[in-house]
Amino acid sequence: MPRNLVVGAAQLGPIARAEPREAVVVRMIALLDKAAARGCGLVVFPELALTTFFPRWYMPDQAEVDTFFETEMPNAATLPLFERARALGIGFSFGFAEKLEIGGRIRRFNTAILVDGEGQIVHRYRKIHLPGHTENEPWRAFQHLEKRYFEPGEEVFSPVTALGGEIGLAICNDRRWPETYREHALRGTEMVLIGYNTPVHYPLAPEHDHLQCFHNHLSLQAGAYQNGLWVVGVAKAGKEENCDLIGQSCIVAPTGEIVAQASTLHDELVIHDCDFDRCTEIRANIFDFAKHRRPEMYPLLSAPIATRR
Ligand code: CDV
Repeated sequence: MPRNLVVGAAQLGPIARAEPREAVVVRMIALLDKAAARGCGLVVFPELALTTFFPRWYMPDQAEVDTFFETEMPNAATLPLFERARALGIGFSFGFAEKLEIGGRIRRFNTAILVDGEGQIVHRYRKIHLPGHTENEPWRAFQHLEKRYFEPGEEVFSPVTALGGEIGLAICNDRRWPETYREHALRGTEMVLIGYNTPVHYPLAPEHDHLQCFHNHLSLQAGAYQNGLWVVGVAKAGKEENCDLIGQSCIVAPTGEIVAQASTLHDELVIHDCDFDRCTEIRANIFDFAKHRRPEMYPLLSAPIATRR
């Protein structure tokens, strides 16, 4: 019996700092409607999809930072999205800044959720690889203060059984790390959903600015192929305030081939009919982990600090 899921990668164009969540949700619902008309069962939105990418600004006042966080999900602003998706019977995923109390302590995470066709949140992932820096660095054209505003997630990469397959989540910088995909694959993930906000300009190595798009696809395609899983990479794209963000949202087959790709830097939907069973083409052959993988020969891969000997 075929195990197919028509997936929509729903790229968002820029979100202005002053743009209210309600306006963004209207844009997301428009993409959702388009996806439903094209037969999608799952729509994937980017990282921090409800607001502008606020870590680009140093804000000394925590109260101001907190205006970008959600304290419940769904909430008043996002409920229309949940309701429309449920009415359409479509699953969806998006990222948001999450603030919650755990054990009497306020915690803040860069989070993504997966919602099934009945409107239930069935998976939640908190970003593990937080890039950037902690202190204000005024020499930069813009900041990248994820390490200041978020704590790293504490739960490992893992899939959930939903929408006909084993679906996992990762967020932006995670896609550059081979460990992300391998951990997912070892746990049985068949499709990883990865929203991102990636500036064209990388202040620490501006000589790589022209490689940002290349590195994006290089990472997504290698991760898919080397682990035999589907990858859905979804950008927040275009000129967002003072920052140019790459686009290139795409769906990558387990063979590493890009099977759908956005061609604009605006709100755009690209879709593909994904067969979960295609993971076997790779996992039963060239990357048959049980047969060919040699974990005893890679002891440093999960050691906290790599040493040369
Ligand atoms: N949002 C991100 O995680 N962005 C990072 C950059 C800027 C290093 C990324 O890996 O794309």
